[in-house]
Formats: sequence, structure tokens, C-alpha cells
Amino acid sequence: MPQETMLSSLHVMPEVAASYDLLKSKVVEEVNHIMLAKSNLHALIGGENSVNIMFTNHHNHGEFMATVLSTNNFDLLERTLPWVYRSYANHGFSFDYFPVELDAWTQAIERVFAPAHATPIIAIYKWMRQRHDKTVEEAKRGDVPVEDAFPPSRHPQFDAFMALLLSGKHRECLALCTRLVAEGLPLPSLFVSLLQPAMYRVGTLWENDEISVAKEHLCSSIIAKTITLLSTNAPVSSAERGKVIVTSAPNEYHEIGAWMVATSLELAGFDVQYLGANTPISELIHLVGEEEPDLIAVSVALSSHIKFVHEILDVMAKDAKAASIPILIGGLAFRTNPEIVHALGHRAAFAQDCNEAVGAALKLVPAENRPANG
Ligand code: B12
Repeated sequence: MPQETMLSSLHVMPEVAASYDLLKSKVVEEVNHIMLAKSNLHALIGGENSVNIMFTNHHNHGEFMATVLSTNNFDLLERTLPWVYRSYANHGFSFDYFPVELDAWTQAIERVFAPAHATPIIAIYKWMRQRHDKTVEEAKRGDVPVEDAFPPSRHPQFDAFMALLLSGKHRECLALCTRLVAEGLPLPSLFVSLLQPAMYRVGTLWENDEISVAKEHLCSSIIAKTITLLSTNAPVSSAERGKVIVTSAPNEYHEIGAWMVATSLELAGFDVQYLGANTPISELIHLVGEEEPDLIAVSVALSSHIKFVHEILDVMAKDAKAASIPILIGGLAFRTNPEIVHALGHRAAFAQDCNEAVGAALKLVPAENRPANG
């Protein structure tokens, strides 16, 4: 009987993680190639229309594993696997696809890497392969959806707003929010109690294949429009709190959370430069050099992008102008993996939501740094 690989025995050296990151696209190409040659592929992935979804999965898996290897965070891997199985199963994939896919990764890694680098990586794939039945069990049992893991104090109008959002009634969504703000609900509280849980619900519905990608896009665009229109008319504090750059991490296309943070900071009196989604690290550092902000806020939704926060911190630490600027992090990736926040220690501060982000920013930018006092 083959010896069982233990989670605690897994470890990769930084140079192995770096070469995985460098060569992962080549491995993904190999995996795609191996999988396309399978005679039972359509049975495994739920029909020929799912080939592109499979390619996306391989790409996302490569990105995710690069984060796991660079941080040696195998708890993150263990926690994420059942979610991956469940999500793809809900979109028509058979659970039998996963062992076949994992074998394809092992084969591709053997082809692309020299044995010294391939061996520790393959040990991880062996471990995933070994735990397949357990992962299926956990996927079927279903863990707690994001929206239930963070029970927000949902606004009483949540159900009404959700119904309008899902039926694409953008004017009515805006009218409802405008009314709540006129009645005295501060914008950051509206974000946290209504728009954020609405998008978390959209995520659950998408994950369970109860709404289409087009519907999720529609909801995102209505929320984006609502944030823009409400924030344009909102009163901004006259206090001068200092300058903040707010951005999403590289490759991160989730920007609504970062946008809420940017808006909340702006209303509190910060001079905010909001960069939106997917900012390359070199561009961020360049802008930091030009703008000399008092704080940098980085949003990460996908756990596969956590490695970019480490990279940003490393690059900033070596940059003369950026080294002393505090960094605030947040987003779903940290909310669902709190041990990562702990591991970062004092290198970065964390806040759960856009309301908390304001309090954290006020602490990180001392009064003596603020323009009125400078
Ligand atoms: C809308 C959406 C998208 C849109 C984003 C559109 C846009 N313009 O932003 C698009 C279509 C691009 C998208 C793509 C993908 N998505 Co998506 N998406 C979502 C969804 C439904 C909502 C995201 C959102 O707006 N949430 C609402 C905001 C307000 O919440 P928030 O981000 O948590 O932000 C709050 C706090 O976290 C905090 N915060 C956020 N940032 C910061 C920063 C700082 C500094 C601080 C202090 C605080 C802070 O404050 C915010 C306000 O209070 C989520 C579901 C979910 N539960 O979030 C999935 C979700 C995040 N997506 C997911 C996935 C898998 C993907 C894809 C990989 C899908 C695919 N197969 O291609 C791609 C990846 C694209 C990429 N490279 O980034 C998964 C992630 C799972 C995981 N474990 O990592 C989720 C959870 C869906 C799910 N239930 O499975 N997605």
C-alpha cells in the first residue's frame, strides 16, 4: 500500500515556488493538452460547452497553487479544495474529473520541471489525490456560504432591494438607496448593510448555478452605478485627513469592495486616489513615488492573489519613498483566511469592511501627518 502523505510534511523551498510561478502557464498548457486527449472528457466536464470553463479552472488552479507554494499555506489549500469541487460540480462537472485532472497536473509537472523541483510539488498533488474521497464528501456536505459566514446586520429593506437587483431594475434600486440615505442612513452603513450582502448573495446564487454569469454582471453593474451616483451627491467631511491610494491587487478584477472603501474614506475627509481593479505592482509603486500618500489600501478577493500582497510589501520595503508608508489590507481573501492576516503581523493592518476601514485609516495616519497640521 502506498505511504500516505501528511499535510504537515508538505513544504517547498522559495526557489521551487518561484519556478512554479514562472512556469505555471507552460504547465497549464500541458494540462489542457493532456485533458483534451481524454476520450471521456465530455462526460467528465458535463459536455463540450464546458471546455472553456475547464481551461479557466486550470488557469485559476495554477494561480492559486502559486500562492499556496509561495506562502507554504497548505491549510488554505485544504480549506479551498471542497469549495472548488462543489463550484464546478454545480456547473455540471463530475467529481470524477478531479482525480483525472490532478493526475494530468502531476504528469505535466514531471514534463516541465527538473526532478529536484518536481518532487516536492508532486508530493502536494499526491496529497490532493489521496484526499479526493474526503474532498468529495466535504463538497457534498457544503460549507457555510460566504454570506452566512459573515452575518451582516442586513437592512430590513434587504429582500426588497435583492428582488429589484435580480430583476435588473436599476432605477428602482437607486431610488430605494437614495430614500434610505435621505432618511439618515450614512453611505458606508448602506454599503455594509445592503449592497455588500446583496453581492454576497449574488455570489452564492452564482456558485450554486442559480443565476447566470450575465445576471451576476448585471447586478455588479447596477451596484457600481448606484455607488457612483450616491457618492457623487454625498457630503464630504471638511476635515483634512491625509492622502490615500486605494487599489485592487494585480490580476484582481473584483473592485466593488475597494470602491466602497475608497468612497467611505473620501467621505470621512481623506484625499483618495482610487485606482480600481488589477493594478500592476510596478505602476502602483511609480504612483506612490509621485503622490507620496500617507496610506496605501489594497483589496484582495481571490485567495490566489494573496501572494501579491507579500510582493507589494517586499517591493515597498525596498523602496526609499514607500518603505515608511503604512499599508491597509482587506477583502474577502483575508476575511475567509484570517491566519494570513495574523501571519503578516505588523507588516500590514487589516479591516473587515468599509466602515472599519475608516477607523483603521484614522489610526494609521496620525493627526500630525495631516495637511492642516503640516
Ligand atoms: C461580482 C463578482 C465578480 C465580478 C467582479 C466585478 C467587479 N467589477 O468588481 C467578476 C465577474 C469580474 C468576477 C470574476 C471572478 N470571480 Co467573482 N465574485 C463576484 C461576487 C459575486 C461579488 C464581489 C463583490 O462585489 N462583493 C461585495 C463587496 C462589497 O464585498 P467585499 O469585496 O468583501 O468588500 C468588503 C470587505 O471585504 C472590505 N474590503 C474589500 N476590499 C478592501 C480593502 C481594504 C484595504 C479594506 C480595509 C477593506 C476591504 O470592505 C468591503 C466593503 O465593506 C463575489 C461573491 C462574494 N461573496 O463576494 C464573487 C467571488 C469573489 N468570485 C469568485 C470567483 C471564483 C471568481 C472568478 C475566479 C470566476 C471565474 N471562474 O473566472 C473570477 C476571477 C476574476 C479575477 N481575476 O479577479 C469567488 C471567489 C472564491 C475564492 N475562494 O477565492 C466568489 C466568492 C464567488 C463564489 N461564491 O464562489 N467576480
